[in-house]
Amino acid sequence: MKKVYTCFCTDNIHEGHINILNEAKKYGEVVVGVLDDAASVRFNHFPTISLDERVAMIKALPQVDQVLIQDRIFYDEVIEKLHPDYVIHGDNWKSGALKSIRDNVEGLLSAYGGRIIDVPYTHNDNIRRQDARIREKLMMPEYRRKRLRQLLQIQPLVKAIEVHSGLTGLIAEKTVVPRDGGLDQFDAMWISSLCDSTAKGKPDIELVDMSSRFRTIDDVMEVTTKPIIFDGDTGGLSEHFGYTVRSLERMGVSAVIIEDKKGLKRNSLFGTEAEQVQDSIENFSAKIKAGKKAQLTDDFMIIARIESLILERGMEDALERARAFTAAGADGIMIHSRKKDPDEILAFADAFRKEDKDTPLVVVPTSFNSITEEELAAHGINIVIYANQLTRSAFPAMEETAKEILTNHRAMESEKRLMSIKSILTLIEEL
Ligand code: SPV
Ligand code: MG
Repeated sequence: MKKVYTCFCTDNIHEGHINILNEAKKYGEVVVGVLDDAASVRFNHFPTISLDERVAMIKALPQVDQVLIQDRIFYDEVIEKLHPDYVIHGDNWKSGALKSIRDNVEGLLSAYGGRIIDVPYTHNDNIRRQDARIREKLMMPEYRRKRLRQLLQIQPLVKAIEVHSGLTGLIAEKTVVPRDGGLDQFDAMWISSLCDSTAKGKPDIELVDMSSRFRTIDDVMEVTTKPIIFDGDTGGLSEHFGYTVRSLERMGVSAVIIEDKKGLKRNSLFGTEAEQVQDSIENFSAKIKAGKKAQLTDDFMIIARIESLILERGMEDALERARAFTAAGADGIMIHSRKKDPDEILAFADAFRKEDKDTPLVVVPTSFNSITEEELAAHGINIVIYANQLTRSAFPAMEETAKEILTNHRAMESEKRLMSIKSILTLIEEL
């Protein structure tokens, strides 16, 4: 009996899957791999049911002879173990990011005479509706809110990128690249105060009011499913912070990060060049407590951001604050630095991890940008935020185009650098 292998990454079985299984059955014994949670997340599919439920769902199908768990997106291990005669898949993997998986499978099978079967991908309204239902579920506050905590359980490092609009949200949501025998993508989104303010043409001094910041969140939420970490600046007055927490929680935001500064907030990357005052440990701890008291769900996280290194107050001060803020109830600690060298961040992480193995640690490597995600994870850091790179890449490109049109008195010269009209028209899918 020949062996046919296919791998599913789905929370629901639709006609497309059944079609693949019926085809597979014609060739022999059908073995189905179910992607585990971590691999599903890397595959841009956050599971809405448990792995056990997904396995049971597939085992119950009459065409299926055997189910196994696949813990990598690429098939190397499973093919080595199973030696299937055929690997069957929808023909949608012949292009885009999935093509790297198909190429890899093709190479593995050709080593021993195995073969790929591409089945025409089933497109119909029913399938589109079912997929949309799963996406809608992931967009719902009760599902989205808890996803950051879930990701922290699944991933060695959660990667967030700055977003400040529906469009940047879509980039964070959809960008996937093949890397290291797998696929890579961002796990979460950061609503940066710097970039949200900049997009509105305002300085980053807590000038953009909360209603406007919430409007940005709403724009992002309407078109994405990934969890949101909100830059809450100083969190405002303790008496107000609880209300902000309630609103963010209700919207389905996963975490707020507030920084231990007071008075007129200036962006941290000014360091000591701008006058910035750090809040006292007592006041800031009281603010964290006020937020935790207001919080209604167990999903939401209040993360305390420590500015001691930015303001050159020293490592001991940073560590003392980390201890105090965690004791006050903070669900995570963000440590910030504007040094090019990551040494002080890593020294903090190492010292903090000696005392505290569990509290999530967050960093924003804007200045110390040479450090890799692998190095950060090795030092016990759990969340990395790329806080402003989308804005900083878009602005020079737009400025250059504006200058070029002014210089040439027409747009033809700029065309070669621009996205095609067809692409912009079809970038945003209609319902
Ligand atoms: C932001 O992105 O607004 C931040 C991070 O707060 S930083 O700009 O580095 O202060
Ligand atoms: Mg900010």
